[in-house]
Amino acid sequence: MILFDYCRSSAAYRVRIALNLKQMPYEQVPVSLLAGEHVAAEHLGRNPQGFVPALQDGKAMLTQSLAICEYLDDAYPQTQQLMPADAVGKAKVRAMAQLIACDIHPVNNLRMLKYLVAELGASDEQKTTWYQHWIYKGFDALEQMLADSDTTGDFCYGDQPTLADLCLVPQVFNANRFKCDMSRYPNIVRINDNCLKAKAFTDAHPDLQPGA
Ligand SMILES: N[C@@H](CCC(=O)N[C@@H](CS)C(=O)NCC(=O)O)C(=O)O
Repeated sequence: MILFDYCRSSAAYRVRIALNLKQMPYEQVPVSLLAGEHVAAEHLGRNPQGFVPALQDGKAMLTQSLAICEYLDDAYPQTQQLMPADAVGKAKVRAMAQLIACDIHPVNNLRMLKYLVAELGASDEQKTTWYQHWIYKGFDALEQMLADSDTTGDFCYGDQPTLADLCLVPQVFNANRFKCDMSRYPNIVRINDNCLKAKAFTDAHPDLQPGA
């Protein structure tokens, strides 16, 4: 497998954790977002959206981190599963994963931040306020969900990591990078700390990736 990756990409970070949890060996090909390699023809051939990650598995070139993670579960059922087996469990895990991946992450993406600064003239301070605002909005709701649910355990759903935790850890990394006040989120912090006890999560850390 080849993961087209960028060290700081939180969407790629999710897939790195998934591959590590599943103990699947993979080659990493860095695609630098800073150097604009994600919008060069070579990468657009892999992903017309101009996003990382993309995962090549044999002849298949796969995009969208959540779709890739679910593909890995489906294609390799003998590996550690990232989704619960039951329908309610699956829906709850997807809801938490999508809260982060669809509702927080896209508005704080690099292209969005560049637009704010270059087109709308936002200052660094305004950019940080924007970034923190959308994390607080999402994390306020996620914290409430985790506090209210009887399925919350050591991880977002039960006592083994799922797709929701794969999304949570990179988003907490971003929140810390932008100096969000995480003391508001005891469940999120506790679960993040639990995840970071496992090598599958720590090995996926941005600072340890090629090109970091
Ligand atoms: N929904 C996509 C999002 C992918 C994504 O946003 N990737 C970011 C890095 S985390 C990217 O390539 N950004 C390039 C840009 O914003 O120009 C997924 O989950 O794979």
